[in-house]
Amino acid sequence: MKNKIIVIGTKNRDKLRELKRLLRGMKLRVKSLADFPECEDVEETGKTFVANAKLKARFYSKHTKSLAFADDSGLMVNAINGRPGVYSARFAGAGCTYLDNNRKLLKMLVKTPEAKRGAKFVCVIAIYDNGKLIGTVRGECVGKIATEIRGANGFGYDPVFIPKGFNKTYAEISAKQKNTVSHRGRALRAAQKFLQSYLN
Ligand code: ITT
Repeated sequence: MKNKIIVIGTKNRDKLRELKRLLRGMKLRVKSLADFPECEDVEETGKTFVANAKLKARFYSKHTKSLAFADDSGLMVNAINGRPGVYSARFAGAGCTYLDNNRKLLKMLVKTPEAKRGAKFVCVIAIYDNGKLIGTVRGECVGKIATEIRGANGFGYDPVFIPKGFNKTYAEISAKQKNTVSHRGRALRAAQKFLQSYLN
């Protein structure tokens, strides 16, 4: 499996940074979509994380004619019926920033007491080889929504999400600490096991 190429199928630079870090040490040649600049965007028309992860990974694997995976992820907040969910990236509208999303979320929860601020992050990774489905894995991290924006690390909803067992947000802990408990860290470790048995 030494020289097999794997393409990380994401157009999100922050997710790419985390995924690259998590893949360190694997005996694979890691490529990203930056190595395929002609590759178009995939429209995320699915209603579930699994559907969108499959759409993206299948498209990128077919395009690159290699092993590829994609992560579809997001935040599910109990007090607002699991929103923003698969719409996490565009919660505050097309072209919104991470800050717009965080502000919108905090505003919606302004009257929600501590005990009812439960939430979880979900990450589904789909793996394809040359357009053929190899498998999907899921990672979750439960926690709660903070009452204010805290911390400067990470990206997205990190400054408002406090993982269970911590009193700090994802944006107040190190990248290494985040990876040990995060939805993406868990999903990627499951994906690595999967890949090891597929490639051996
Ligand atoms: P790709 O589809 O190209 O991978 P994307 O940003 O559109 O990029 P998703 O559709 O999976 O990716 O949306 C994920 C969104 O969920 C992301 O933009 C963040 O707003 C949020 N998110 C996911 N993982 C996160 C994390 O670890 N920390 C903070 N926010 C996260």
